[in-house]
Amino acid sequence: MASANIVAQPAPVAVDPARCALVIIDMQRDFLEPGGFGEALGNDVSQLRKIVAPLRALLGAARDARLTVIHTREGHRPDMTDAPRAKVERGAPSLRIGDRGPMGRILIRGEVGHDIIPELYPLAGEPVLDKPGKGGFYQTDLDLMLRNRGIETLLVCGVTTEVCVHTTVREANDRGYRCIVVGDCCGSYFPEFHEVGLRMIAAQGGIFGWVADSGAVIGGLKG
Ligand code: TIU
Repeated sequence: MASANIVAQPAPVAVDPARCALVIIDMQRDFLEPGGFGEALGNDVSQLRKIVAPLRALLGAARDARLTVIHTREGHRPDMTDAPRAKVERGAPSLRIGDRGPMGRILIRGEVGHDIIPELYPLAGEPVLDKPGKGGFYQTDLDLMLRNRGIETLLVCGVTTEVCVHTTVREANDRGYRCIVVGDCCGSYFPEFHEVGLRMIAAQGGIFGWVADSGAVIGGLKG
C-alpha cells in the first residue's frame, strides 16, 4: 500500500492515495463572484478569492496523484421543489434563492452563477455532485460513490469554512471517513469564523479530523 505522509494538526497522518478523495466544496460563481448568493446575503465575496490559487495547485497535485476528485455544488431545481421555504425566506437579502440576478437565477441548477468557477472547472470524468443543503451527504449519493470506490479518507476544501465545509466534514466524520481539511484551501466571508472553524476540527485530539496546509498535502502526495 503506497502511503502519503502528511504533516497536519493535531498529528501527522498517513494516507493511502488509492483510498483518498479530494472533495471540493461549492467553488461556485454564486459564492465567489459579485451578484451571486454570497453577495446577496451581505458578504464581501472578495474574501474568498485568495484560496483559488492554492486550490488550483492542490487540484493539480491530486490529479497527478490520480486521486478521486469530487466537486460539489449547492443549489436547487429550477422548480424549487427541493428548496425548503425556511431556507428561501431566511433573512432579508436583496436577492433570494430563485430570484433573477446578473448571473441568472440565484442558486438554481443550470444557471451561470450556480456553476463552478472557470479556474477550478471539473475535468470530464470527475463527478460533480449537486446538493440541496449545506452538507455534501444530505439527500445525495456521495456516501455511495465514496464506498463504491473504497474511499476512506477525504481531503476537504472549498467554501465556506464554517458552513458547507464544516457541515460536510461533520457528516463524513459520523459516517466513518477520516477528514483532512486543507486550511489554506478553505475560505470564509468571516476570517475569525475561518480560524476558529479550523481549530474546531483539530481540537480535542482531532474531534472532527485533521487540518493541514496545501503545501504539506502536495508534499505528501509527491512522496
Ligand atoms: N453563506 C455561507 O457562508 N455559505 C453557504 O451558504 N453555503 C456554503 O458554504 N457553500
